[in-house]
Parts: sequence; C-alpha cells; structure tokens
Amino acid sequence: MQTLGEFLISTQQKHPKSTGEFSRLIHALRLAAKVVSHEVNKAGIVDILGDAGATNIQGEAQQKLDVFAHDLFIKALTNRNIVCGIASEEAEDFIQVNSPSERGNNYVVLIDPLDGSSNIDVNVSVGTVFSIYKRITPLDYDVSIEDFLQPGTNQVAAGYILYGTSTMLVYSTGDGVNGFTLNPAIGTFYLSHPNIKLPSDGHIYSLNEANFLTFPDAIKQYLLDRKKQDSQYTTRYIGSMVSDIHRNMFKGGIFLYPSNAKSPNGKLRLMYECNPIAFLIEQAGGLAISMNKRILEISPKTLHQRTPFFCGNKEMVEILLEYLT
Ligand code: P6P
Repeated sequence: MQTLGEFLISTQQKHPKSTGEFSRLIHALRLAAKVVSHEVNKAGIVDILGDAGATNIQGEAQQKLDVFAHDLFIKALTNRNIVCGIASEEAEDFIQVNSPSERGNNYVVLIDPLDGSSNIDVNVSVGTVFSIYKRITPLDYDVSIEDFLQPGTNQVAAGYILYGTSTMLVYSTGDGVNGFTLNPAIGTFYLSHPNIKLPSDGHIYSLNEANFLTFPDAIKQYLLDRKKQDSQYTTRYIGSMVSDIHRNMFKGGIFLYPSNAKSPNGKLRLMYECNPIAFLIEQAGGLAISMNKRILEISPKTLHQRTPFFCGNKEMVEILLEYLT
C-alpha cells in the first residue's frame, strides 16, 4: 500500500506550482499524530490521565492528555516554518507564529487537539480535528483574527485523526477524502481507505437524546417520526464526535447535535469541529447543516462560537431539512 509520504509526493506532482509548504504542513500533523497516538495508547499505564487542574476556554476541566496534545500540535506546526497562526480549543486567543522567517507563511490552522477527551479515562476513542486556511491579510503583517474567521467554504484542507482500535488520519484538500492507517510497529501511515464516499443511504442516527425535551420542536418531530418508521432506524452514539462521524462515514447515518436548554447555541464549535467535519462530509458526498443553513456558508463571528450541527448522508439530511424549512 502507498504510504502517506508517497501519496503527498504524487499529489504534489499534480500541482507543479506548489511550493511543498502544504505537504510540510501535513507532515507536521502526521508527526504529532504519531506521538499523540503513542501517548493515548499507553495512557492507562502512565500517569497522564485525570484532570490537569486547569480549565480551558470552554470552562471544561482539561485532562492531562488535552494539554499534552495541544502543546504537541502547536510545537509541530510552529517548528516547521509552515504556518503564520494557530487557533486551538485549548487556548482563548489565537497563537501568532511570526518569527521573522515565518512571516512569509501562508497558512493558518484551527485545531481541536483532543476532541472527546472526557472519554479518555474510560478507554473510549478520541480524536483530533483540524481545519486549514490560507491567510487573507498581507504576508508581511502579523496574522490577525480575520485570517481565522473565514467561512468554511474557504478551507484549503481539513481532516481528523482518530485514536481508536487503530489510529487513522482522514483528510481532504478538496479533491475527495482519503484515509490513512498507522502501522505502529514501523510508525508509517498507509493509504488504507482511498476516495471515501458515504453510502447512498443510512439507517443510523447519532445524538444524545437525554436533551430531547428541550430540542427545537422540528427536531423533536423529526425524531418521533423516525421512531414510527417501523424501526428501520437504529441509534448509535459514542459521545466522541470523531468516532461517531467516522462510523457514519462508512456505515451511513446522520449525526445530530441540536440546540437545547444546556447548550442554547448547540455544543459543538463551528471553527475547529463543525467546519472541518462539514468539509469532509461534503467531499464524501454528504450534507452538513446548522438548522436550515449549510455549515460551510456560516460567517463566523468569534473563534469559539458554537452551532447546532447535523451532518451525514445526503438523503438523510435532506429528510431532516424538510422539517427545518
Ligand atoms: P454530550 C465531547 O465532549 C464532545 O465535544 C464531542 O466529541 C461529542 O460529540 C459531544 O461533546 C458529546 O456531548 O452532550 O452528548 O456529552
């Protein structure tokens, strides 16, 4: 099987003008993914479980692996003279990477270093989600918030790393979705799932129904009608978004995180969870919406804003859309 390195070389050859900067960006993510995978897989043995004591911008207790993953991805992306700025779920403000040699760097990265981290100490899969844009302010200026608050349609690439029974890197640069599986014995990612496409239909819906009573009425009706459909539907919900999305990518299904009393704007973050996943889902032939609006067309207002989030098979999301319009 083709390695990730060989895949990057072959795809870069298709773009003769490319500077190789983007490939170096993926190489940085690949390195960090291998190190985080190693730490996640030995977490049960080494004392890096449990709260790090601090809380992140969201007010959530930071698990030690959260902090470790955040620091690692920041270092990997900063040390390779590739990006001019980074935004992370674990940091209130964006991080300026502007040492003189990095002033000319084109890309900004937004990242959720370890999504689903509350599942770490019960051995449930967790993931990293990343979103990549070209900066829009002039190269010789410091990076600014405008470089980050771009609509999802401007993404040049997006992906996730799933630390599960195997570690997989799944990403797209706008030309389809490809999945790479890590062989931990030799530390190499292999192209295991080329050109991933969602199945044409699906019968899984994934959401936390404990919030049902405070969902919008349209969502309640959609769910009640699913239950009437002579149970051709089944529920699967891991509570770790990357795992839920990854399963639906291969088995088909719809993932829903509606607004509710506890999360009036939804729980998931637009910039480094919903936009990258929406980019992948659409590249794989699906749809991703926030109530009746396409996720990728939302004009962001703040770095950590939340949004209701529904994504999956085109046909299943279109049925939901009938309730929302
Ligand atoms: P709830 C994990 O904390 C996370 O951010 C996502 O990975 C996951 O989809 C969601 O929250 C789960 O939230 O409210 O169902 O526990």
